Amino acid sequence: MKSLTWPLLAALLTLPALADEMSMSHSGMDHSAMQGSMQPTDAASHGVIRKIDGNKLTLKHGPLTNLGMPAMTMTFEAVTPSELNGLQVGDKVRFTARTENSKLLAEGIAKE
Ligand SMILES: [Cu+2]
Repeated sequence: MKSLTWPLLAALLTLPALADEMSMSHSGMDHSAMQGSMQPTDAASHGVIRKIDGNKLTLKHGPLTNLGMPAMTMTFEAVTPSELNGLQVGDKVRFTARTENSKLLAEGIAKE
């Protein structure tokens, strides 16, 4: 009965994604904590804004350990464009980089 195994498989596959989202929203709640303190997540990266164009953000970023990428300058798409409000070229930000459908995304963008 293949039809019985699919829901189970689907549930198993979504579990890690759910855990991811939970840890993300948890770190998002840490905004009241000191921004200078080291975040426990190794997914957080740092960069300097070179350009803002709509929801596109060009960053000179440090190493992206979670993507295995060295420091360089490149353009990300903001997952939440409102996070770009009030930011300008030259600002130092922290963010979380990830890829989705071969697009480079930045989320949790915050000035530091
Ligand atoms: Cu890069």
